[in-house]
Amino acid sequence: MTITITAFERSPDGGKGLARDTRVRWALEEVRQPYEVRLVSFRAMKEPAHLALHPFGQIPTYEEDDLALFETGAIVLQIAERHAGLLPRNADARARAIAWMFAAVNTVEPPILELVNAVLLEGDKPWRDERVALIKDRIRTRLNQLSARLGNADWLDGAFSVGDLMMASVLLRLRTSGLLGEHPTLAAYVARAEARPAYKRAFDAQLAINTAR
Ligand code: GTB
Repeated sequence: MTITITAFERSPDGGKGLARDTRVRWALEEVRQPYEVRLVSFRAMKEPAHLALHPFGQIPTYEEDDLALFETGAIVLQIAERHAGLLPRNADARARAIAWMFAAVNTVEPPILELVNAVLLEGDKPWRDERVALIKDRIRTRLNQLSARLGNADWLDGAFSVGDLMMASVLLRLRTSGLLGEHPTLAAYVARAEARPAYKRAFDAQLAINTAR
């Protein structure tokens, strides 16, 4: 069984680990599964061969034997279900870990993506400052709620799980905004996640690609 994922030939972030292949690499590293990476250019992503794997012409994709997947939520869940280490054995705890994963991509990530778009793509609009302030307040609401739930715990629900992997991946994107710094417990949560050897291996692997050549 060979696992192959796709990643940017050259990530626009220059290797800061913000492209979404990093969370897939991280999950594979947590469960100690070897994988290969096929690098794709922006042009190749929109060509038929890649569109057959990813209908929206994006990265990452995941191939394992006859299975081809897109969407990092689905990919990371597949990895967690197939290999021990990212989901609790207890059925209820397992369901809660999956709920946190959905919370990360469905409740916490959307306003963060709005902020990225407002700053990067809408920076020249006359309403930019007002919109950024509004979105930042939406993010603050989520961070307050998340931080209240996390409290003094290391992870969201017992041991580190796929829910934490996805939540930390989403929160990482906030670092340059300064918003994470307003919540020391969440900043510490993300730092704990980044300190995991599996995260470091994943980060280093994508950095190597983006700093080579
Ligand atoms: N919902 C999908 C998932 O979770 O898999 C979203 C996938 C996605 O957005 N892929 C992006 C992509 O392929 C790369 S990760 N974009 C190319 C395109 O749409 O044509 C998003 C991303 C891109 C760049 C940075 N960066 O440079 O900082 C960070 C994150």
